[in-house]
Amino acid sequence: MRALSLFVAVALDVLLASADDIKRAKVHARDVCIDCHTNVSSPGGGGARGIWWTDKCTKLAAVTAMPLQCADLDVPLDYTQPGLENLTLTLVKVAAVNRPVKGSIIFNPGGPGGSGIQTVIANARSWLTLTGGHYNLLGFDPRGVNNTLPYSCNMPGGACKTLSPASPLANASDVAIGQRFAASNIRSSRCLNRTGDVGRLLGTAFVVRDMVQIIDALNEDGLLRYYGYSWGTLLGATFAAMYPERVDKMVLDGNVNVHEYYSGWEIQSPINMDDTYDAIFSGCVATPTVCPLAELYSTAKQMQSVVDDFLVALKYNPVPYISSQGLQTATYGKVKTAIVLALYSPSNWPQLAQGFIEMLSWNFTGFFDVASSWYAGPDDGDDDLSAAITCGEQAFRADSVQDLKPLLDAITASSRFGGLDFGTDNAFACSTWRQEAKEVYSGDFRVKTHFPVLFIGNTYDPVTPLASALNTSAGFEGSVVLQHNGYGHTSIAQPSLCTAKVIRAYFNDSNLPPPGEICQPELPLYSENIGIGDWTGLSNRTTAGAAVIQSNVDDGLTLLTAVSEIAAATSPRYRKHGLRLP
Ligand SMILES: *[C@@H]1O[C@H](CO)[C@@H](O)[C@H](O)[C@H]1NC(C)=O
Ligand SMILES: *[C@@H]1O[C@H](CO)[C@@H](O)[C@H](O)[C@H]1NC(C)=O
Ligand SMILES: *[C@@H]1O[C@H](CO)[C@@H](O)[C@H](O)[C@H]1NC(C)=O
Ligand SMILES: *[C@@H]1O[C@H](CO)[C@@H](O)[C@H](O)[C@H]1NC(C)=O
Ligand SMILES: *[C@@H]1O[C@H](CO)[C@@H](O)[C@H](O)[C@H]1NC(C)=O
Ligand SMILES: *[C@@H]1O[C@H](CO)[C@@H](O)[C@H](O)[C@H]1NC(C)=O
Ligand SMILES: *[C@@H]1O[C@H](CO)[C@@H](O)[C@H](O)[C@H]1NC(C)=O
Ligand SMILES: *[C@@H]1O[C@H](CO)[C@@H](O)[C@H](O)[C@H]1NC(C)=O
Ligand SMILES: CC(=O)N[C@H]1CO[C@H](CO)[C@@H](O)[C@@H]1O
Repeated sequence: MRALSLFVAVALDVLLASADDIKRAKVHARDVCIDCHTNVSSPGGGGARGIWWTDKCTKLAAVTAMPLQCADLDVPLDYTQPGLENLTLTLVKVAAVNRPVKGSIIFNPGGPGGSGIQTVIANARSWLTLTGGHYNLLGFDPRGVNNTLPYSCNMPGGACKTLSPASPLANASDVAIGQRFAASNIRSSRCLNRTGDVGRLLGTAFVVRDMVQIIDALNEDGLLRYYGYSWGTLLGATFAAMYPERVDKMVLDGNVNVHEYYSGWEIQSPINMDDTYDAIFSGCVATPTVCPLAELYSTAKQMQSVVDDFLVALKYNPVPYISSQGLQTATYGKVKTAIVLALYSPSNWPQLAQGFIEMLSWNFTGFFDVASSWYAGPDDGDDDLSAAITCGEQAFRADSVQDLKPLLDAITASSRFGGLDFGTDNAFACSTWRQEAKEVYSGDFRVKTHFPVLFIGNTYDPVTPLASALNTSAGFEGSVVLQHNGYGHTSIAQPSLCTAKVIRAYFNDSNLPPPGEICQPELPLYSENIGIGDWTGLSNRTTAGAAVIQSNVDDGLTLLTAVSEIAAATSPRYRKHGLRLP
């Protein structure tokens, strides 16, 4: 077996790109912001560079309630050869609405692969509310994302997709692990062929250096203010480790274990996935009025084992069903993926429970109908990009399935429900990756930042557990972990007025919560209208917020509405560690 895998690896390496292929594939940033250098309305300040903002951001096709400005900023394409060639970063800005202006906050939604530009456009009003309105909001697309050095391993028209064998969930069958390893190996080779050196320029350390260029050009105080979700916590923590003296305010919400990430031995991520999955059933049984599935089963355990057994049965008996796209097959992989994506946001659970009723009567038209509000079906979209960013800087490699097996086993032990099937994506993608980032941060994440970092961790987050927030925080002197006592991915999944107020007090008033602070979400699982973004009339039913809301109704409702609007604008089509926009 081992010899066979090695043969595959060697044979593929023979097909490496010629210099010409690489040159062709090397893509330069498109000049999105065409008018940027023509309107010198606010040339950043008195420093060497400055940023020339314009309000003519037509090519961004932005639909936003707030006035948007944009600008182009040239940064070195390759920081190991800074004089050679530039990369153009497009920045967007929504100006602070209150005076005095206290600086700019850069946002990152995670992924990796999420667009900072789209995030700011989609959530401008809400973030102005949540951060106090005294900060400008700033977004840019990290390398590889959208307009910044676009990265794709597919041939135009998707011609090469047929080269990839089907890549089932790892426990879909007893041959799936080998198939996934082979598929990842081929993908890695194709990515090298198609993108060549570009794949080595996407790493987080370079993005950190891009952020330094941005804050220098802003001509504020040279300090970073930042809000990162999910993978965005890895970006923020890496910045803080590389430039601790440059950190002003930094919120890291839904944390990746940074040590595990860079080692490639990522086993902590799904440790709370089983608890989250269990809560689908216990929450249902506790709330039969909203969850009719509770009428069919008397205990949560019974309900869960019926669903678990059904998934196993589906492995061996895939079911045809009719959808709006025609005849489809309901497979173990598709159904389980829809369930796991629902874990990211408890607001989907009442519908998911309805979907279970359809599923248990073998009506997959019904199941996928219900699930369509958070699961759009399999898509191979920008998985290549996510792999390119992550794998280029993860150390772990394996020459064969046998070499990979110990890592797979360790991840499997972290979550019964989703460890092997969902926690292993990076393990498969990265074990044979061929494009190493030109710079990888290799320090120890033990620093004292200029201003302490605020970490936020949910008690039950299926992919970025509280333990990971505590882990990074332990190395950042003076930092505080706020425990958001809710379910789902990042603190927006179950809005809490308490959490919102902590975030605003941190940015607006430089206040950190006391260590050990725990914030409760406003509404319990399976609340009617959970996450609808209209809190009027709900105020008296909320848990922690009731008293506060009654003392200042408008302020409480405005904050909660802002959080739910961010959640609503964030597509449930999440990838590994990211919040996705529609
Ligand atoms: C330049 O930008 C300012 C503010 O964004 C705007 O008021 C002004 O009309 C713009 N000027 C031109 C020539 O576009
Ligand atoms: C990329 O940018 C374009 C316009 O600039 C926008 O329409 C599109 O939604 C963006 N895509 C992503 C994935 O952010
Ligand atoms: C890169 O951009 C900087 C800043 O705008 C500029 O000074 C430099 O000449 C550019 N370098 C190249 C190679 O274009
Ligand atoms: C994998 O699937 C088998 C058979 O369906 C099941 O018995 C086993 O518990 C599963 N293992 C994991 C880790 O999911
Ligand atoms: C299956 O679900 C669909 C969509 O909810 C519904 O229209 C259909 O009547 C159901 N089929 C059966 C046989 O119950
Ligand atoms: C953080 O996680 C890493 C990787 O698992 C581990 O080696 C380290 O001991 C942890 N640190 C703390 C303070 O828990
Ligand atoms: C934010 O800070 C300013 C002072 O810089 C203060 O006047 C304002 O009341 C604060 N806003 C909130 C919502 O606390
Ligand atoms: C909340 O309760 C108070 C009294 O307890 C009542 O006056 C108020 O109208 C209620 N508000 C809503 C929105 O139901
Ligand atoms: C060396 C090699 O096989 N290169 C391939 C890379 O991909 C291009 C694009 O299709 C092929 O034409 C090359 O043969």
